[in-house]
Amino acid sequence: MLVLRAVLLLLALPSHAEEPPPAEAEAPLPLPKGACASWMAGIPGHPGHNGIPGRDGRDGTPGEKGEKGDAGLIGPKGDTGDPGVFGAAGPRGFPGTPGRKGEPGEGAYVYRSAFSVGLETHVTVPNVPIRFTKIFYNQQNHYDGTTGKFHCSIPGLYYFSYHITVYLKDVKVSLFRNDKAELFTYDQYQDKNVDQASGSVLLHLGVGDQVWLQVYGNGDNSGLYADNINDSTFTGFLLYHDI
Ligand SMILES: [Ca+2]
Repeated sequence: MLVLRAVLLLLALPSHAEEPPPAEAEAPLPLPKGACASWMAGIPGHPGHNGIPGRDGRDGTPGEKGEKGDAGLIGPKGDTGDPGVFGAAGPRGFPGTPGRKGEPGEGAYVYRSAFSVGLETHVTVPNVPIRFTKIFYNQQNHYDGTTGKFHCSIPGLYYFSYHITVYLKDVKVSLFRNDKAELFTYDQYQDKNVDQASGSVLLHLGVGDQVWLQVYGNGDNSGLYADNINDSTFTGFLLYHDI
């Protein structure tokens, strides 16, 4: 027991070989009561193991701001953006080229009606239909050269006209529709002269209606004339059909 105490005491004391002992340490250690007067100190023990690391110290103050670094690499291409709004309408374009001529329509012939005829000799008989036997056009045969009458086959609006050469006698001529005089033309002949008389009219006709020219009046008014160099003509055609 005494030996253990002595060892612990020596560990607590500084080394005598490196530094002189303090003054108060020069006083002899009191000996334990009852200890042996002739005891000797033992050999100092080995240094103990290092203690565990202490805790981290507090953070230091921030350092000065460093210099600006180099530019980084270019990043990848971004996504496609949304479509923009529609722009304003552009200016009007130039007219296109005309299209090709269309095909002939169907049934047009059905609504054709026209004639144009003339006198071949002067008229001598009054109050009967004048027979125009010089045929300029009568493709549909709606004009009858044997009677001098036009026969309506297509209901609608018709145009009629006549141009009469007047020679040797006065002319009084009427355009008849179904035994009724619709139009009158009178020209007085002057001696050693040639006159012209004319008339025209629009008539709405139904199927079966007949139209012709004839001299009217009680006197001799049959001065309608024609020869190789003078004509008297009668013309009619369908303007609008009712169908
Ligand atoms: Ca006259």
